[in-house]
Amino acid sequence: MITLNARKKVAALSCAIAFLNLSLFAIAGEMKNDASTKQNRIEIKDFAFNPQTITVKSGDTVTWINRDEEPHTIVSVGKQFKKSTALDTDQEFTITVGAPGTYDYFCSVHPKMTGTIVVEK
Ligand SMILES: [Cu+2]
Repeated sequence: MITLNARKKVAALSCAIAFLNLSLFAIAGEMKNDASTKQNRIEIKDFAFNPQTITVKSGDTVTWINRDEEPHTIVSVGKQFKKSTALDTDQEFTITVGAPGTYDYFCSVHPKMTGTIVVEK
């Protein structure tokens, strides 16, 4: 009897673990899908642009969002797009990229913060 109960418990536990695994896979799958739908989003976190280099298509939009408690700006080195105002926490800045090429940018408050947008045809 004890053995049977123990087996049942193990079986129930196995089911629970299997279910959890499936749920995790489902969540991971959704996250993967979100990443593959091109949003061209750059997060500013811990004084860095993430991703630091992003490849987009000409005519796409690129949106930065500031996740730091510090203000940051986005300034194009080659003046390929208008510069942002100082972004407060959770504030966004969006541009539409034009001609194909490499758009280097930086934060004018913290010039060591740099990023690159590679614009393809
Ligand atoms: Cu900054």
